[in-house]
Amino acid sequence: MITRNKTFSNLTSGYLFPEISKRRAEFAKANPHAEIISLGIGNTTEPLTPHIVKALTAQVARLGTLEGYSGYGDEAGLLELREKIATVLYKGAISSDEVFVSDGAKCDIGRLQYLFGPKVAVAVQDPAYPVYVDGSVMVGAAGPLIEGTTNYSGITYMPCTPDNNFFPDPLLVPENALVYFCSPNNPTGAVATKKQLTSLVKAARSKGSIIIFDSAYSAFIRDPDLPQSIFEIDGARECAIEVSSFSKPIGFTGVRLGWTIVPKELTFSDGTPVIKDWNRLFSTIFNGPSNIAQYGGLAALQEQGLLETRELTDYYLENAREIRKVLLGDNFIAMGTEIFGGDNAPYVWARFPGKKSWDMFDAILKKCHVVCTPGAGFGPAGESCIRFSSFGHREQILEACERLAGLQL
Ligand code: PGU
Repeated sequence: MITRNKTFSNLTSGYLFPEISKRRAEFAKANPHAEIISLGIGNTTEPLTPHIVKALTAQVARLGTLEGYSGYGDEAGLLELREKIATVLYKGAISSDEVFVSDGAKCDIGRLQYLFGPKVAVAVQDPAYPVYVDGSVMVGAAGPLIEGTTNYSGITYMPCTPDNNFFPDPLLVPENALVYFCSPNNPTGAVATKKQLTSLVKAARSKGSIIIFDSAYSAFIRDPDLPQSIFEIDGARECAIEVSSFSKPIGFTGVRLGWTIVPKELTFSDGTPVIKDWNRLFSTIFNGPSNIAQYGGLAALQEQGLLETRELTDYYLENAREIRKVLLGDNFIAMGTEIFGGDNAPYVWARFPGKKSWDMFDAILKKCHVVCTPGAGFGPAGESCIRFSSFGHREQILEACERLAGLQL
């Protein structure tokens, strides 16, 4: 028989979101009349917008014609879309041949982990999107757990808490490591400033490390002074890769479309350009993104598409404002709750001093029939915190807020 890949036995438990779904299902089974509302997983709920639907359906129709049919495409995506990403989203800071269009940021993070392999050191913001850590453990770059802790060996955890304005001490950036950095941040909703990112880039360059910058939520930034991409920072081309996504800006969580930027200047220690191996990997184990989805992405970057993106992200930001408002209520103040995020990000991060986040999760589910995400699921520094997602229909969000307003522990 084939032996189990032992990296998988290094994982402590199931992936966070299925674990939450399991708890929700158990609660629903025991309480069949409860009308549960999810402020848990960051999954978009609002319909695709008209300009994008038009582009998607037109492409489907083209595929039904002899002249318009296409099969496998360029693995790195349609040239037109790569050019549009380079010019519209990066204003020429990167070139189209550095853009690799994919089936989503999560999938690209997995492929990057495969690219760098099991020997690379890893650093993450703590708390962080669980894929950075779990994927590193799967590929063998991290794990097993350090005894008596919830930390994996091989990973440098860089705490990001209210005490440091959710920005890690650049001195913690290890040498020759992959440094995962997400801004706007999942789960805290914090957005790094230009000054902060400049210090991160400086640290990465001096340590020979590479930043994997996840900008999946950049479309939610409303403050014009906040950077939307790591490539707005001088020196980033020599030390950073950016992964991003159409999932949250235009509701493509199910359609699937994302991209990764690998600048030509970025090299391995032997001088090989990272883009060379990435290109090799991409064309070997990926057959390109859906040719239907790509026309939706193209439409999203046209003038009308950009307007619709703005409206859609505004809708979720308004939801976030409602959630913030309720968490500032008297009952939460009495619990000593502190609130962060939700202004340039779709997540609101609440700290409940002295409480365990899974206990808070259970209490909110039991008393309000609202699902949220326990902060501890994002890393040790997420303990005592809860992430509230603003992805939801407005009436459901308002109903959830009304229930939370009555929460007494
Ligand atoms: N990057 C970050 C930081 C994310 O939070 C998510 C989704 C993704 C990437 C995924 O992008 P795709 O382009 O759609 O692949 N995070 C959600 C969904 C959970 C999940 O497992 O992806 C969340 O609730 O955290």
